[in-house]
Amino acid sequence: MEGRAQRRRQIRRDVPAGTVRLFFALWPEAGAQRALGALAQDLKRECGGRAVPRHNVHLTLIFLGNVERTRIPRLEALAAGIRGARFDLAVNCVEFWPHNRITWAGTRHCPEALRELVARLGQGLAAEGFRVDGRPYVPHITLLRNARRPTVTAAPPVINWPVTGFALVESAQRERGRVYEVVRDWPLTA
Ligand code: 2AM
Repeated sequence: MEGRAQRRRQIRRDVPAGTVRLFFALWPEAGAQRALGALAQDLKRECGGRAVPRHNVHLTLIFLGNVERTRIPRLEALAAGIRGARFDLAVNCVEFWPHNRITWAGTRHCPEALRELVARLGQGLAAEGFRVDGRPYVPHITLLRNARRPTVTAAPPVINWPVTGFALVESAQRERGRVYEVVRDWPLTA
């Protein structure tokens, strides 16, 4: 019993008191989620490592890191003011990063609407005093962690992900593992 209570305390201390780990992301609708979850399982068979479970698959727009909970309303107000167009994301390549052993799916052509969305969010966040990553944006959907080898599969994936909105997401360590929970989402316009 003591061990379990201790573990629960450790889980709560995953982030400093009063803060939450947050990021803005695209969250897939059911069809893309299913296809990406299945691709993760296929890749795991070929490359080993841990497949991201279907319910956790996403595309990060901007990672915020640990943010004081009291700042969430500012983030929500900022996101509500972002105007962006809907677009289709063609997921058509799989890559492997040796430095962190992540296997990810992406797109050969980043849609202009996606670049604009990330740029607008970044500008808004910087103006509000949030620290944002200044490196060029590389859209990547992590599918395997700790992959043992790169994929050599000849056929690239063909997955269409219709993007109609974006979300603020919390990354939390729970007893059942890391979970991503959508705090709130906003539509993109047609
Ligand atoms: P990853 O999948 O490549 O690890 C939740 O952790 C999301 O935020 C994941 O998509 C993760 O990317 C991303 N993320 C975590 N730490 C990050 C960092 N320091 N910079 C950019 N993205 C990060």
